[in-house]
Amino acid sequence: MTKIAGALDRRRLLFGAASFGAISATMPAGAETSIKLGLNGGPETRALTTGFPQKGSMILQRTRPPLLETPFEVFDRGVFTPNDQFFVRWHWSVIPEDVDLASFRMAIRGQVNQAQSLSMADILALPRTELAAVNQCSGNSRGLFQPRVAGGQWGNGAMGNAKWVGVKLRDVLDRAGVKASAVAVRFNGLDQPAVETAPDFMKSLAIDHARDGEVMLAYQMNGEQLPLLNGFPIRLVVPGWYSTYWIKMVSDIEVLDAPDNNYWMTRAYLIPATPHADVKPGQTGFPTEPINRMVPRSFFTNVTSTTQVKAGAPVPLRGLAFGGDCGVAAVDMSTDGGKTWQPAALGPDEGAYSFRQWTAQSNAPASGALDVMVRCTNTKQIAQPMQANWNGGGFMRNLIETVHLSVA
Ligand SMILES: Nc1nc2c(c(=O)[nH]1)N[C@H]1C(S)=C(S)[C@@H](COP(=O)(O)O)O[C@H]1N2
Ligand SMILES: [Mo]
Repeated sequence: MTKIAGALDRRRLLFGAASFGAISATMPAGAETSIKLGLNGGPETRALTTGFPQKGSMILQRTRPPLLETPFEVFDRGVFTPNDQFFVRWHWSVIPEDVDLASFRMAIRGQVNQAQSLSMADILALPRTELAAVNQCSGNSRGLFQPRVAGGQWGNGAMGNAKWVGVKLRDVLDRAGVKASAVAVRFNGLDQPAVETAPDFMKSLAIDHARDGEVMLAYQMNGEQLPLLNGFPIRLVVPGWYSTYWIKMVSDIEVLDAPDNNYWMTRAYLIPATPHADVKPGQTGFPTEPINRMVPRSFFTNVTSTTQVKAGAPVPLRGLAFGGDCGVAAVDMSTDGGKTWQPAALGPDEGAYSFRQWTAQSNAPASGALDVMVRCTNTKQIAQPMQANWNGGGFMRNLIETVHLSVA
């Protein structure tokens, strides 16, 4: 284990008072315990919790398996989301509370010349790669869908940006030698359903995507080991794609000779194969496809619709944008309901898949209110829409955000 020690320490988590089973009752005295959500269909507030291992204050949507949302004010602190407030989402409740790096192995098998069982030391010995990328749940902002849809009622905080360090999936696959018969690559993690009849969570990528040199297996996040709940010791990073594909605690990689027909590829996470995955409520008979690339988004981080501004005073505005599956070309702001747009200034470019900060300035009127809108246009010249898309899964929301500032 000495080889590993410098780069990655053995992780043994102590789940005492903060175990998954005993979270709700342990709210630290004096801590803010709830937060207003602004979701259309409620609930109005949700608890804040500090009861999860390696996690700071998080919005608690569900304890077991955990659904933890990032309080939105965190995004105002910079383009990289701190690990201890990075959102958390798991499908099944059997999640290891400790992964022993000495015995951990990652299998690469199926349509390969030489099946592998890689130790953490083997993985660390491969060439290192680094990339900033936004990890966003397919259902981020689902709680804002109207009419309301079933599923986790997230606000806008089921996303985060990190600098990921790891190895290229291509290098790992090449080590095993992918056969010409390969069609897709399926990933499975150490977590399991509580009942045997439920489908284990697995996702796959087409072989060319898996070998594109960008998809990576990350063992570091923002300069540290991954928090257990974000996939320690190693997770898949699929730049530009929704995080349902970003399998955590990856322990098994299977190269398939046919498209993956497992439940999570063919039954769940399907979107209408229509422009912007948009259909009418109640509509049926449209073709579907697995969710895939992200779309551009932008947010205000220093103001919300509860912010008051001073009459006639300048109003500094800032926030974050990302292009989805490519970089940010422009961020624009409107104060007249989207009739005219003014460019915002862009902060440093951390790479095409990263959050990018934007800043702008407006002026408060003498009385009344100031409604500000922000719009991202990506480098494929796709801009956020003025009208919300709708689908039954609550996927891919990226409506232009409007913040209502009252003048005092
Ligand atoms: N092993 C495993 N990986 C997983 C999941 C899971 O349930 N198990 N959920 C996926 C989904 S839907 C999301 S949104 C992201 C959440 O990543 P995070 O918890 O690190 O924010 O993990 C993905 N990877
Ligand atoms: Mo997700």
